[in-house]
Amino acid sequence: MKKRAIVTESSRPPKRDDEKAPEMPLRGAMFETAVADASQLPPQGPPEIAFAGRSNAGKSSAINALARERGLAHASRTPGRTQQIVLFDLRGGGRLADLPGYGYAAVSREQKERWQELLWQYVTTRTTLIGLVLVVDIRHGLRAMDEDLLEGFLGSARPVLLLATKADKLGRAQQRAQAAAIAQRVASTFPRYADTIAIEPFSATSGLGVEAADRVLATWLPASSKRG
Ligand SMILES: Nc1nc2c(ncn2[C@@H]2O[C@H](COP(=O)(O)OP(=O)(O)OP(=O)(O)O)[C@@H](O)[C@H]2O)c(=O)[nH]1
Ligand SMILES: [Mg+2]
Repeated sequence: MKKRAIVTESSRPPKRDDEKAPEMPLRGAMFETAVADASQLPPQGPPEIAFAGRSNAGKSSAINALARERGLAHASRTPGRTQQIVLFDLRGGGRLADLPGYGYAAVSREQKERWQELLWQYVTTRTTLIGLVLVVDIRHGLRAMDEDLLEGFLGSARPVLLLATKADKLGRAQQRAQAAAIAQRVASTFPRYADTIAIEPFSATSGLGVEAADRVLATWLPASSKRG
């Protein structure tokens, strides 16, 4: 009789905690610094991934969902909560930036211009920025300022992950319809960059799209910056 290999718990190699790291690139992120002015940014070094989007879109919540850590980035019901660039160290050696939101009407014009200048400077001049995560409310899709930002960022062939978040606010059919509408809009506005922009329906609340986003972000980070 043929002997069958029996795999028991003890004969499997032990699972190391960090073996999972490449699939969850934001897990274990640690606060590094927060800056209100581009001149305060730390010197460019490790590859950076930035989360941008309108005020209250859900950037900080998306970061927390991907980091699997509730209070890492400060999320708030009050729009304009993240007024600085907040940088986090990624366990794999990269860096993560939570960018100030734009488009919130109730702050002073002067303040708005200050944040937007900071955001624009960062996105257009930071050469170590390897990819942009653009967070939009799935119910609203891309607004003019989101398109302006994409316009400024694209052109360098760096990838974009568009998270259509708060999907939990819609039913399944509406989620699909909105995601398709967003994809169509992106394709018609940025026809040359269809391959550069990945679109994922997302929800920090339900966890929808979290693993898909992990997979995209893991491909951005160079192998050298992954733990393994
Ligand atoms: N239902 C639902 N609410 C969400 C989701 N993501 C964020 N929110 C809520 O939306 C509000 C804004 O979320 P934040 O993550 O603070 O948004 P932000 O883009 O970081 O905002 P600013 O820092 O002000 O630019 C909070 O009340 C969150 O709880 C989501 O996926 N589903
Ligand atoms: Mg925020």
